[in-house]
Amino acid sequence: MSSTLAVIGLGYVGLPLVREACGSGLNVIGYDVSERVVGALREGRSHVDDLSDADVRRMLDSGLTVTSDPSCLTEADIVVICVPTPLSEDGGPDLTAVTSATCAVRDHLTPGTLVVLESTTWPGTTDEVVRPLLEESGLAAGKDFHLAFSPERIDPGNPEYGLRNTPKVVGGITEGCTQAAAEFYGQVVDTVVRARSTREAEMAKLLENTYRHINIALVNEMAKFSHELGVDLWDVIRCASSKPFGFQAFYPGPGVGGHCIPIDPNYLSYQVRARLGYPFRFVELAQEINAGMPDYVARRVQDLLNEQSKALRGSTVLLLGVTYKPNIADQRESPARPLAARLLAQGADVRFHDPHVRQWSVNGHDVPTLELDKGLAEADVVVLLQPHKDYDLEHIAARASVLFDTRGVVTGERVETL
Ligand code: SAJ
Repeated sequence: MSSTLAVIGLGYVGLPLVREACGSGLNVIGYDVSERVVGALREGRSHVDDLSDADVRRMLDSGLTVTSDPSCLTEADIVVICVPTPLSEDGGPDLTAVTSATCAVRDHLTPGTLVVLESTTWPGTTDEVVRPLLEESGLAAGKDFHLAFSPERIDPGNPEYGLRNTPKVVGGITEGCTQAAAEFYGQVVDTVVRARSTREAEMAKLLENTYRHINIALVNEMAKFSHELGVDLWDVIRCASSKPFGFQAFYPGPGVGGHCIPIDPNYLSYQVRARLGYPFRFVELAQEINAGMPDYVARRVQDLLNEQSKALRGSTVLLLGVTYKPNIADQRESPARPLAARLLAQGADVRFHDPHVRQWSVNGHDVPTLELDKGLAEADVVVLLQPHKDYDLEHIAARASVLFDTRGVVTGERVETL
């Protein structure tokens, strides 16, 4: 008889796992505490970018059951926890959802079950937080049930890499736990990479994203002084990219958004400072630089208006692309929000346009949107934040009185680049 998998948390991480599992002959249960999410899925509607309604209907047709009743976990041979770990007030991961999901597993845990945590968190969470809670069931990890960590590597909107063709790191409390996790994931991904333990698997995720975070901060800081030195950093990066080894291109921008890059490195710096009493300086500096980019963009907009003898106060600024990266609708941690807040605070008339966003408010202020050509015609400055593929950049550059391109993707006589 095929194994039963229960996935806890049916968001951008859990649902791709459900989809691959449905296609692998496993009995699959989707469990989420949100009645709204469960209800939508039961009606065949997807709430994440990477799955269509048709995908959901196919999953339901293959036998997927979706529920908000935790007693479903009793039937599971494998339980994978894919719930969010947002940053809490003190800068560390808010583990409320993880502990709540873990308690639900504890209350329905049966011998022989494999439990895997996928939520991004600090090294030690699986062993020091999840394991003790599960062992309150009276069952022992590594003996009565298996326990492992496997970092999620879902890249929303990525047309090339999905769950199946992205190598999956797994690390268990014991060798046996690692083996059990590797056997499970081997059914839904092409390549499994075994870590030494849960801690190395937890830390691998943080290294991957901290690496991105600090390298983006590097080019963001270089963009500022390159502008003052009269150096075209975009051309510098293009030239440096010709090096076939030992260099990976990162690009400056208006700030770093998303659910991973600006968030994950803080778990590490939080734990280092809390456990060891000293800072993880790379991350703290990178956070400061990246978080400062929206204000820097606002200052550059002010300079552009100044060159036209216009004050920022009363000028019309059109923001193009308010999501956190191109071609998706996700606005989490988007730098457009702090930028708009800054411009509004200085009295600018801020408008926005984004093919993926219909309505947008900043600090309770509804930012108006317009048909693109009208918006371009009425703006004193147009700021390109996300070059969605829907945008005809040449058309925009031709219609804008002044275009501030924060992505280095447009050329033109009235175009200024970050
Ligand atoms: N960004 C820059 N400059 C860059 C790259 C990114 O400013 O050179 C900005 C983006 O505009 C965005 C933010 O950083 O606002 C994050 O961009 P991202 O390309 O890292 O996209 P994410 O947040 O979707 O990151 C995910 C991560 N995937 C997982 O954690 C599973 C990351 O590890 C991937 O490397 C990344 O996708 C990817 O490569 O697309």
